[in-house]
Amino acid sequence: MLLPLALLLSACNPTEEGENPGGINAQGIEAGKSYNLTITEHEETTKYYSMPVTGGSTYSIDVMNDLASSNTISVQLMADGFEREVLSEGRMISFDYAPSQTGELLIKVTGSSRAFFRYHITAHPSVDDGLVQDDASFEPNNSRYAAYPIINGAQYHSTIDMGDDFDWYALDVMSGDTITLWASNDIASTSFLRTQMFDQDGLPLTQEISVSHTSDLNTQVVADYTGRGYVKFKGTSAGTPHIYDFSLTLSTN
Ligand SMILES: [Ca+2]
Ligand SMILES: [Ca+2]
Repeated sequence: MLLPLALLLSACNPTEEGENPGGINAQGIEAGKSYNLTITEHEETTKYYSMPVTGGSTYSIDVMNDLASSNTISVQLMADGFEREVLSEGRMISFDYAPSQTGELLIKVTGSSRAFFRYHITAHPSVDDGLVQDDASFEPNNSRYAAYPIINGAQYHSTIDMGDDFDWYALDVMSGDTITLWASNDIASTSFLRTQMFDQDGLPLTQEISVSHTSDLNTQVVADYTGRGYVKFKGTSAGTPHIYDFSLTLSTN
């Protein structure tokens, strides 16, 4: 008796809130990229995002409600076993998703009222271009094409482990965004940390900046394009380890 009931509940779930699964207008997104998204006062308060997934793969899907939002958002993966999650401003949730079949994952985001909401969706595939991505070290991230997708405003901790280690991170930006790069070089690092920001074509957005052990870096640049932004970290001397924390935060004027 248990199995038919479970199947019945599962089959009924998509229409529970009066939706027509065939009529959903979803925006396509891809794993491995960060998306900077909005619901405005003039739009419906619910949006859907559709992401191709491969059966047998695993995904980590991060959703953050930006501090610029006027209220809470709710987020739901439209897949078995996921509940609706409510996020207040500045809060993030990370879903682990392991599809058994190849297909499309539908993500539902609802603003709590007819108002302005800004939020960020980043899906990390466990395998990217055949290279295993490690969510603890963010490696391999030694080139712009292997840049690790990060969440707006979230703080990250990592290391430059070898003389030839470079760490690249990526974040989607919108034209007019002020991008604030904060970075702190740990006292245990052996020399200055060097960092630089780049645009979607790999052209410099900033000079290369040295970060000492005693003063955190806080630098800002205004994006004049909509697309991906990058930040790169490296050490000063070959063969010496560095430990660092950083964040990229977008704000609108
Ligand atoms: Ca590293
Ligand atoms: Ca690296």
